[in-house]
Amino acid sequence: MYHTPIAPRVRKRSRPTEAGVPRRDEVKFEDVRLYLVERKMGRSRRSFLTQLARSKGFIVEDILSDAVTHVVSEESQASSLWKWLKESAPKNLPNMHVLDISWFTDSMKEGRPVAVETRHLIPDSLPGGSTPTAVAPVSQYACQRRTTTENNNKIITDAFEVLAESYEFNEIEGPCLAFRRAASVLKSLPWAVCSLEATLDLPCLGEHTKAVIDEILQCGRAFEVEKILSDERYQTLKLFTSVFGVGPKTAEKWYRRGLRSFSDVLADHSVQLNRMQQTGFLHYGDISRAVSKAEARALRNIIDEAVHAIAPDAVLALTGGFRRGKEFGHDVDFIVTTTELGKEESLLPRIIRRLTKQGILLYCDYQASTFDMSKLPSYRFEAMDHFAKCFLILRLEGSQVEEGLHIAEGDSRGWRAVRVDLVSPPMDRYAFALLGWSGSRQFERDLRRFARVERHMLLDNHALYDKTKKEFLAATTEKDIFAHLGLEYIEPWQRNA
Ligand code: DCT
Ligand code: MG
Repeated sequence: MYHTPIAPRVRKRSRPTEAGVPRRDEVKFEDVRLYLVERKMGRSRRSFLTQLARSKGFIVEDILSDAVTHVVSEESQASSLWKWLKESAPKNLPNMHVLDISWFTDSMKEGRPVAVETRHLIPDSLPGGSTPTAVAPVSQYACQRRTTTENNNKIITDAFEVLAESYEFNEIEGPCLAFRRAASVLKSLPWAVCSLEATLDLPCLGEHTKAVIDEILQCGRAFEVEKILSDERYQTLKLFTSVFGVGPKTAEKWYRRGLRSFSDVLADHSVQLNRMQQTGFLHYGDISRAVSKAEARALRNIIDEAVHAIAPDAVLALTGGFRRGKEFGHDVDFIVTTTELGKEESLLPRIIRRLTKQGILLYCDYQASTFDMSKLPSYRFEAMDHFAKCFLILRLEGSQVEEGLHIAEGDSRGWRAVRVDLVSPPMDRYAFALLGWSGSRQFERDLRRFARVERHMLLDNHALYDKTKKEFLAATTEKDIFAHLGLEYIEPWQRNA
């Protein structure tokens, strides 16, 4: 169990606790009534924490009565705590949150009762003990799970991703999505799956996914996945789509033409490469190589300097995989805007001019804004948002990267090309754009699906629309959006679904 002492233990015996409702301290949270369990906590610490909570406007009850809503304990043995709670037998026990001290600590830090999350709960481990406060089952929605970059089931999720990609290449949408969802569920688990029985209560795992898991558990690999990996069509489409500007459709076209390698493509005079694909081939080595966190930091400095030289009131935020705490990414994503509404329109063209003058702009695809609030919410379910954006390739010098460039051994150029995306929403759309661009893709998909299916709302990178109330819901932070959706806030580093 997770314990966070919030203050040094008070050694002195303090005055006995006073009546439940604080006398001098103003009550701010009428609906929340705490009870601090003295067992293990000790009397003096309990008294100290009681006074702390009351000073922050919380009601702390002295007796475990039916009025209590939140029971807080420092007991590390859940079974012994639950035995005592049941013996104390308040009638309302099934409706009380039984929480460890982390909930209390978080609430004191925030100065308000924070939403109860699964990690705060002390589950009833006694036989037959399944109160509403027991550990919540894994949700079918990625936006109700916490998924860090630590993946305990990588062998299985890698296999699922190969299968999903193969279905994608064959344009078979259902199983593709099913394998992506299943992979996402397994990524969220704080434990490694080591038997099929362990997956019984997990959502999004169908017969096919379970058969693959079973085979991997028994043989260390799945025949179906091995077959795909050695399939010529899969290998070729994978190779072609690794080029910047080449999607599955183009890759398929080249494959059908009998092309199998880059030299085949480049030697074929009937193949017309667009500017993006030409650049993709030109910088293939660099762009297909992962970008490191240190390189992302160096790029942030470059963009930050450019943006602030142009607009002192500019706002710059790192988004995408690096915001989620990933060590490596395929590109670096930023949101840039200005606090003054409308001023953001000239921002990207000016940044582009500045980067050009600095001689570091190797490629630029600028797309002006087509955003029009009056057209919302009709833009739904489109892949891309309507904000101004640019897809860039920048030249990054080794001297600008603190830990040095992430380049191949023997590469002595002293620089590398890196993909950078900048998106520029108006400031009143900032929270939606930040949430939408932070990813992961699966997290975004499930946020939208959750909004639609569970809340009858439409969410995209521009806005949140409540179909029942027929109104847009305003948000200045991501937390506002989660709150509108009735979701616990998930930190960016927990969105690696
Ligand atoms: N995004 C999305 N749907 C897409 C493409 C992107 O929701 N079809 C969002 C989620 C992630 C964000 O935009 C940035 O996209 P990428 O850079 O492709 O993803 P990433 O998570 O940053 O991954 P990487 O580390 O590989 O760049
Ligand atoms: Mg990215």
